[in-house]
Amino acid sequence: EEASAVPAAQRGSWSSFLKSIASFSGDLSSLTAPPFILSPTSLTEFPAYWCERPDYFAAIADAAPGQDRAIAVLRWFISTLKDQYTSRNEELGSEKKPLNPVLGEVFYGIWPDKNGRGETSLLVEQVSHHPPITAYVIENRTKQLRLVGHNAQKTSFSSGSIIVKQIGHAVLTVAGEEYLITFPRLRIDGLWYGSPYIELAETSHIVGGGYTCSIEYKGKGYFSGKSHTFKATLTPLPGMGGAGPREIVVEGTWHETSKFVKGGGGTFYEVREHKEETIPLPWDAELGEYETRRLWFLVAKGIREGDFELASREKSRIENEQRQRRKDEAAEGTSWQLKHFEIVESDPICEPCFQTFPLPPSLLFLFCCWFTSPFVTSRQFISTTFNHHCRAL
Ligand code: CLR
Repeated sequence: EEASAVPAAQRGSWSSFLKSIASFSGDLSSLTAPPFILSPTSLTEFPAYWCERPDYFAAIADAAPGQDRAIAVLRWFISTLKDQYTSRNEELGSEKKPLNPVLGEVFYGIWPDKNGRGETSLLVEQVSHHPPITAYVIENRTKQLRLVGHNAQKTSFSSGSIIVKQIGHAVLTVAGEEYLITFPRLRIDGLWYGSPYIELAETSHIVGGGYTCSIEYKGKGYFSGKSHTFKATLTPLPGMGGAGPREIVVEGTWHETSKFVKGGGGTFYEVREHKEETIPLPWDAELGEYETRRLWFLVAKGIREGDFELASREKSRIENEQRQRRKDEAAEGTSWQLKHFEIVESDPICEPCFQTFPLPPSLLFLFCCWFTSPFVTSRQFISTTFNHHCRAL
């Protein structure tokens, strides 16, 4: 029998946490979890994962428009998956429960220029608290690259695992060309033993530049029997095939290695050859009041140092302050003003893109869901003041 990672004193609260997830679906962030599973990182920091391979990001702009660029977009996307979905296991020993950002919480970062790749900058804002929605802009001006996205999660419980449906999407703009990116579904396993980890499931898409790409994810016991497997199929949209081969297929594991199996040859991506560049931002009392690493400074310190009394006292203080702010706003008839984003009900970037591309049935279905969902899916958050604030850093 596998040993449990749950400290003896927290077994009771871990099993009641599991019971409450099982009888519940929606916003997991509101459930109280035992200390051993708490992470000192706020969800506003997660969009940084898109930036940790700045060379691959820049390579998108350097690739020729058409097939080469579609491949570069896919390669960059795949290169971020290991950091997005396995780094907490590597750094903290297991997947953990992140801090739930407050409305208006912001996080900024910069990945410096090196060898002419240009500077990559990141801006994140928590644009909703209930349900939690995080919006971000990533920009490399030298290369004229911009990624604008927002994300939320819908969670449910199924045969011992947490199933996380990612809501939202990102739009990558490169020299005027647009790519629409959707996100995979997550399965969180290992809950029983207190050592949760993520497996990706189902299919995500990248559509743009005359190509459509579907990425299918499988774990242990599916087509290769290996964990973290994917198969990406890149197809030119009708009338936009150009001179390249009709279809490209890439297969492998997203945390290790992958290769072309159709329409090309050799290695597609080798994770070991590249090191992720994590953000060099310190926890600092001189940051703005709503900047993640100032706002959560003491909570994170408490979690990291095992001082859970400090962590929970500070967390309650932040939450009470938020409740008071919402009450005051209600009383004054005002509402919180977002700093960098505004919510637009229909998406001027995506809509024309959906209408002009003849889409395969699976994608049509996906887009229909976006437009009919009562949740946040058909909304796009457009950055209003990104340039200004990033310059100020
Ligand atoms: C956020 C968007 C990133 C990718 C990503 C990775 C890990 C996900 C996270 C997203 C959302 C929140 C998440 C987390 C893993 C665990 C955590 C689903 C999708 C939940 C809320 C915590 C579950 C608690 C157990 C670990 C006990 O691009």
